[in-house]
Amino acid sequence: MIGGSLVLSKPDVLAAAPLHPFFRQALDSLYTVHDRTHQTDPQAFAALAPRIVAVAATGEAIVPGSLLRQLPQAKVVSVFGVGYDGVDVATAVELGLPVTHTPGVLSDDVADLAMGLVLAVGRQIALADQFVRAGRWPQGPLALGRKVSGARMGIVGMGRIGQAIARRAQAFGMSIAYTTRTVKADLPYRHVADATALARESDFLVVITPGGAATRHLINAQVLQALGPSGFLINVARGSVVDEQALIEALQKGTIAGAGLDVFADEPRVPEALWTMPQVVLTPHMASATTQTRQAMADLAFANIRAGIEGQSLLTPVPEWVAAHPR
Ligand code: NAP
Ligand code: 8YV
Repeated sequence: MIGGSLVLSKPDVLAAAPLHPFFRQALDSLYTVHDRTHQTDPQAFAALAPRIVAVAATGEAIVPGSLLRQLPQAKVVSVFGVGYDGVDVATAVELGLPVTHTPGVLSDDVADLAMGLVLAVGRQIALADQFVRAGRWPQGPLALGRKVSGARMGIVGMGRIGQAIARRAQAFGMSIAYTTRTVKADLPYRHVADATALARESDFLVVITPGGAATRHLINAQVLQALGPSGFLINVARGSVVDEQALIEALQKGTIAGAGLDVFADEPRVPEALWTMPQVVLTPHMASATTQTRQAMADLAFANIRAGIEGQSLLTPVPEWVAAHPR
């Protein structure tokens, strides 16, 4: 009691990573958010952990099982992002702790950026911008680019986002093939056995699988060799899916023509070798970074966390949780 009135404390939520303001503001309205206390003040966290009712994370967040095991009252881990490779989902499922993510609401944006990177590397848009700004135009034209319309696109991963990319590529008159572990028989695109075979027949190889151990270095030196000196690699998935050292070597030696990269192995650090390569376009993991989509992600991530805390049905639990809890 303070001054005769009862002060009710808000439930405690742990932010496992820096949160987008849209998500953070929604959380602040109902909960007390502890921003990475497990990392910044382990002593305070030891006292706080038994009270934490939920974990708010992002697609880039690392949420190890050792952290989850310290949270006996946690009712949900809500990821602001569709990828959740940093969350130890196996331990969460073992603990009976649901994990949710934000599928679908960001697919259009990620596909838009993938196409943007295809156009940027093929048509040298970033390089051309620098060319004009540096006053080099009067000295002669920029070297010719690579035609995008009608080119061959290979898509590694054909889920929600892969399909959104394919639809856009179709509008550019591109031929589309893809590789996944299981054939998507309902789709009008040709399935290819593996990434190496797909690379061999692609002008633009677009990577859009989940990250994590199962896809680590799926794109390796052999795949890049198969892509060849006129092929471009686009990665909007996770940095871990591409062997970054092999990619740098392939770019340095001209084994491939160029690359458009939104994700990196050790974000936000990007290997300096890539900074000066004219055939490379680099973006800072921003494929879902529009006001509209970040609001939709925040709304869904918040709705999931609230549902988890209040014991309601979760909106979008991750597939591992659904598989472990069939209705
Ligand atoms: P999704 O619907 O689950 O699709 C994933 C696809 O990857 C499926 O077609 C799956 O098919 C395939 N796949 C999984 N493992 C594979 C493997 N080893 N080899 C080949 N294909 C494999 O997911 P989504 O919504 O499209 O999102 C995909 C990923 O995009 C996310 O997990 C995240 O990592 C990334 N992402 C990045 C950004 C960004 O900002 N750059 C934004 C959003 C998402 P099979 O299971 O049949 O193999
Ligand atoms: C976000 C992402 O950048 O959804 C994903 O998997 O990687 C991106 O949409 C991220 O989750 C926001 O931090």
